[in-house]
Amino acid sequence: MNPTIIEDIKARKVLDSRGNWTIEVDVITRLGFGRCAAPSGASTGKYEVVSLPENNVDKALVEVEESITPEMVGMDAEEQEVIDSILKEVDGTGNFASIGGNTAVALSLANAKAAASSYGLSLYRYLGGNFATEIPYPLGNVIGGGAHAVNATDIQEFLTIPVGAKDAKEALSVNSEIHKRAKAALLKKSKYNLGKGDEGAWAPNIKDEEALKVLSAVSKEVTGETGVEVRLGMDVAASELWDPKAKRYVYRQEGKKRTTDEQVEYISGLIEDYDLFYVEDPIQEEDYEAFAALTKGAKCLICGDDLYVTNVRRLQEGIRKKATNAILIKPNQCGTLTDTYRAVSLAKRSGITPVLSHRSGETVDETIAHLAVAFGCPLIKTGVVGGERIAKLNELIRISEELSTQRGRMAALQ
Ligand code: 2PG
Ligand code: MG
Repeated sequence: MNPTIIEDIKARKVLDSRGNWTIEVDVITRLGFGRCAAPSGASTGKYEVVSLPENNVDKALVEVEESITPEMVGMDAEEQEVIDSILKEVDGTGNFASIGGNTAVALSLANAKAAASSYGLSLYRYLGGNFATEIPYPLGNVIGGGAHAVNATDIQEFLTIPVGAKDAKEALSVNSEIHKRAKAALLKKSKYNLGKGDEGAWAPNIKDEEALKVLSAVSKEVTGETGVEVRLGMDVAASELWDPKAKRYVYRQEGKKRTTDEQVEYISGLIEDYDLFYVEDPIQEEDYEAFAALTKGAKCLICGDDLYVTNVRRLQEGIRKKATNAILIKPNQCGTLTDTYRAVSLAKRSGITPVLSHRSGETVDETIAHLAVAFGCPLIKTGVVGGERIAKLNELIRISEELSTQRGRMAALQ
């Protein structure tokens, strides 16, 4: 009896962290069960697959019931590539415009989870085998604005990376301590007017450099007390700042507009001044050349998110043009686990650092924590606070516990 044969599929709509409906899928195999809910972005890349058919979850549910379930039932969940190609065939548009990329990703990941569960394995172990040994460092979104908040910083995310942490618990505790202390420091700047953005980052009405100064001071304070080295990063989400008609990056808080050359110079200056470890989407999504100009001299990770949209062809172009040295990996940008894996593996073969990421609209689904460990991604971006963010962070703690028990058993055998 094959334990991984798919017996049934159930899809439903559930709420995400912004209060929008999203799709959740259960895949039931002979001996297993997998569940996955799709996330959604606010600063989405132009070249991502279509998220849902006209943002209509009800239509997606009908698609699952009428067109997808009959194709998948009776198939082997272990044949992930076959399952993912069925999803593409049923869709038939090339970019999931018909069934929706979120429908596809929920099915694809729930399928993998069901296969893992059929063998009594955690997803990271099922996908990563013995290569899954490391917990990624968390990129914590502490201060932010852009498309994730109203009237806050222009740059979307100011991040901390506890590069000196000895394990997952220490890393998470440093990021959350910085998040707590940033509140008091920001309240002084933004005159008792401080909310949070979609990912739980503080959203003050201040200029970007002020945010960097606060984050730098607070991080140093926490490093002084814990001894854990912390570096800073940011997601500029520059496509949101770019005005294509004026050909300028528009910074509302500063009242400044920057040409592409000025943008490269400005970001290079910030990297230097704040010793940044990580910069995501410093340039708008069409401009591989300006990305390359920045990456050339940069002593930090320059990561493509909207630039690549987890798409192998766009990554190939980036590699050819030496556009970046890192790529953000978001499964719902491409719609299947197979394509997500292909992007990760091309990146690794090419010396490009893969960074697994959440979306700004999330549920308590914890799958990306497993993918980051399974794929050996050294970094994961999944916020600091909020139930939908800590769902992933706490899962990393559980995985690290399993990994250390296994290490202990291996040591005892030697
Ligand atoms: C990003 C993400 C996640 P969104 O730009 O990297 O932080 O935001 O999901 O809104 O695209
Ligand atoms: Mg981004």
